[in-house]
Order: sequence, then structure tokens, then C-alpha cells
Amino acid sequence: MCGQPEIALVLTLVFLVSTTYGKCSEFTRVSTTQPPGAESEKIAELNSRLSTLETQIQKLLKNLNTSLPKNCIDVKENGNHVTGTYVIRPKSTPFTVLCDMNTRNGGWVVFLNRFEGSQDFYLYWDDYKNGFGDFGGEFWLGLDHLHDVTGSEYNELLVELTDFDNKTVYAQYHTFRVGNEDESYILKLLDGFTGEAKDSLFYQKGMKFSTRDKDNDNYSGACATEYTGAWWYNSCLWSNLNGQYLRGQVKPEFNHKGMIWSTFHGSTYSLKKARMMVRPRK
Ligand SMILES: [Ca+2]
Repeated sequence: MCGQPEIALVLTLVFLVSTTYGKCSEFTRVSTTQPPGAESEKIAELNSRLSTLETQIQKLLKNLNTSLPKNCIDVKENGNHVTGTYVIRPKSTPFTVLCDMNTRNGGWVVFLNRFEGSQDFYLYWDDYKNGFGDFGGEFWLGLDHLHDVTGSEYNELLVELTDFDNKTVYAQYHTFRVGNEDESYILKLLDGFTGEAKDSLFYQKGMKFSTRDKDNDNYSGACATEYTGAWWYNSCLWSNLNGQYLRGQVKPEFNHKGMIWSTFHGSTYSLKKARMMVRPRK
């Protein structure tokens, strides 16, 4: 992972400093009972070494922060071509993401991954804000991180969908941006659609995010509870990729409640796999 050599070097320097501090304090204790002389020269030498080490640590920490990649494209351009978890820093705070380095030339931050139904997705605002699941299985990255990733540079969105015949289709958007929590993570930008999955997000464009405990939709009722998901509901939906994992064709009473993308198998077919991912636009 990028940055590990620097982290190791910092840790080594921290160890050296702590050792030096230890010597200093030990020596200070001795010097209180002995007259000054060669010992004071030793203290001055140690202080000088300590000062040099502190300067080096500050420099390394500064380099460590500025050298972190901002996104998975940067990770890839740093020579990491393997899909996996990496630390990125799109804004002020670094965090870990899963980078897909294979699909459509790679460099994608994956923010939704579902493929088996083991993870419960009918969760609450704070869960969707902070993220849940794990990168080795099914997960939602979290809306704060999604805002950080999409909040400044122009990003494209890729939606990958697979049915129970293992047919995979894509919906790709040239522009995608999600607002911050004060804006209820509004689906702020969504343009430039292409793909054989057809567009089932257009109806959600400009909508705020809603969860079972926070109704921000345009419907008199609450879409999130009525359709058992969490999404940028309008009044209510053409897609519901955080809906229930219902495995293929569902009974009419589960219409719109599954993991659906209406323009691919309609609203009564719950998909096998769904992934959503973003990367900066070239
Ligand atoms: Ca409502």
C-alpha cells in the first residue's frame, strides 16, 4: 500500500526520539546529583540530536500527508494495478476505500457492492452516513466519504448490474456528484448517460437521500419504509439498489421493494449483483 515505507520510517524515528528522551530524562536525574561537566556536554549533544530528529519527523509527516493519493486513479498511476483496499485522501481526512482496477480501465472507488444478500441494507441514516459492511463482502462506503470523493472534481459514475442468468449490464454517467449532510446528500449532478442497462436514475436526480428513519422524499408517505430501502427517492423510484435482497422475480406485494433497476428486468425482479463506483473524469 502506498505510504508504508514512509510510515515505517516515521515509526523508526519516533522510536529513536523516545529512546533519546529516555536517555535525557535518565541523564537529567543523574545530573541533579552530580556536578556539571562532561555530562552537560552530553545533554547538549542529545538535545541537538533530538532537535534534528524532530525536524526530520515534521518533514516526513508533511510529505506523508501530501503524498497520499486523492482517488483510485492516483493509486493506479502510482503503480498499483491490483483491485483491493487503499488509503486515499480526497479532502482533509484520509480513509480506506476499495479500488476496482479492472473494470473499464479501472481506477474506480467502489461505494456499493452487493452479490449474495448476507448484509442487511434496510438500515438507518447514520449507517448510510458512515457506511457499513466490509470491503471483503457486501458494503456501503458511506455518504460522507461519497461526498468527499465526488464533492470537488468532476466524477463519472458506473453502475454494474447482474441478473440470475449471470448477464451483466452497465449504466454509466459522465457526471455525478453527491452533496454533503447539510444538503441531505442530494444527488446534485447526474448527466451524460450511456449503457445497455438504460437509465433508471434519471427520476432520482436532484433528490435528497432518504432512509427508514429520515424521510426527505417528494411523496406524501415515506418511500424508504414503503419500499424497504434507502435511496435518493423522489415520489418514489425507478431504481432501489439498497432494497431487499429478494433473488429474482418477486411476488406483486414485493413490487419495487427488491434490489431493482426498472429498465433492466422491471420493478418485480430483484437482481443478483449490483455495484456502484466513481472515478474522476478525464
Ligand atoms: Ca415523504
